[in-house]
Amino acid sequence: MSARMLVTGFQPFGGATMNPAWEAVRRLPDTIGGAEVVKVEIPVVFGRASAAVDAAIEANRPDIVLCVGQAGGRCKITPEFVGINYIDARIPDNEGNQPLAKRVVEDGPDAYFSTLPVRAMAQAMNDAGVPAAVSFTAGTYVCNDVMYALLHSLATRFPGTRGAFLHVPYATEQATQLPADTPSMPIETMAKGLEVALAAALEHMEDVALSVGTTH
Ligand code: PCA
Repeated sequence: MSARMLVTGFQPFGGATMNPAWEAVRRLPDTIGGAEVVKVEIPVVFGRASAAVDAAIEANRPDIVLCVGQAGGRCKITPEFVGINYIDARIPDNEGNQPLAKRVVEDGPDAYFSTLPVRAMAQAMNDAGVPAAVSFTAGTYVCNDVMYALLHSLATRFPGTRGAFLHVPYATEQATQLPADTPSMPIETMAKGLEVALAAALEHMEDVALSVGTTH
């Protein structure tokens, strides 16, 4: 039986009219490295987003889950190393919720590390000419909420499934409306990056021994 990957992308948020996360995800091919790719768009709403990811896992029983969000202002595609058990919303979500200083899972551990090979994924993207780097913070908004909830769910209910979160920059279309020095990336480049990152995730059961650490 061939492998299956679930890839999610967020709806627009914070007043934007599009989210390049979903735009890149929906451009992915239907198979990568022989694995079936299931694509799902999820809402930018605390609790509802992670519930949608869970429902898609239940329905599709994937081997790999990659959730994709936007981190406007970043220069590169950034697979996330860690999700923290903490929520502190700088802006309201798409239903007006703005939770502050809360836990994602009340009695869960403080953090989970990604169980996909984030270094190998970043390396594969750079090798394909798509700028990428491992990130050590997914923030404290809906993306981190989804990442933590995903890894908690996989650890406690779906131990055979590996998962991670990944942030993409602004799309070039969005940057036309933003200050001159705002970094951005074409959506096609993001989709290419996601494709090679997913192929690397499928291929590497263990991460590669490559330093991606930061001193500060
Ligand atoms: N980015 C936000 C939430 C949805 C998205 O695409 C974040 O980084 O939390």
